[in-house]
Amino acid sequence: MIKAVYPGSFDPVTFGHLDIITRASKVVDELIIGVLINQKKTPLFTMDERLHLLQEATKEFPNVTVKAFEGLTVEFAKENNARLIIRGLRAVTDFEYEMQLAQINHSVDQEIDTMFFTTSLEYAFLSSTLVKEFAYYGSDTTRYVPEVVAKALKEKFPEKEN
Ligand code: COD
Repeated sequence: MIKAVYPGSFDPVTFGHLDIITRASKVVDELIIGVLINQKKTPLFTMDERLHLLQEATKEFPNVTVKAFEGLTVEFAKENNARLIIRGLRAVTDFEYEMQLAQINHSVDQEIDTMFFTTSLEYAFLSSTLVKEFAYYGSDTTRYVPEVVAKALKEKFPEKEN
């Protein structure tokens, strides 16, 4: 039985994340999405909101679950008896940071490996940060995020009256 964790901020989940979730869920038996509780960052969406949006966006996948975690990703993987960490690679700019993360995680626990999925071309430019910026300026985000997320973004950034 292959168990994997897919850690991230997911603030909020985008079609880029969902592409990775879809593909990873086909190669592992169980995929646990880990949403990091990061005291150093102030996210747009609260932890409960991020968990809810991810649960809604992944409800069609029977082998995917969503959990919050605090601390190191390797510890989260170990607690869940997962030997694989899933990450997505968008561009070369992601590569250096991702390689360092994978290496440090492997050095902490040699039983744990990172598996990378390269982004599908149509999502190569997509990030939660850009989506939030679009939403802030009142643009439609339904091309980039599931309907439930687009609606939540609209509630965060109600259109300003002229
Ligand atoms: N296409 C493909 N992949 C994508 C796309 C896209 N359009 N958008 C995002 N992704 C991938 C990212 O590359 C990443 O792999 C994953 O989806 C999640 O992305 P984000 O942006 O939501 O989350 P990150 O990258 O900010 O998450 C970072 C972690 C929380 C995983 C990291 O900080 C971490 O592991 N923190 C815990 C502490 C730790 O263990 N540190 C390392 C040892 S010191």
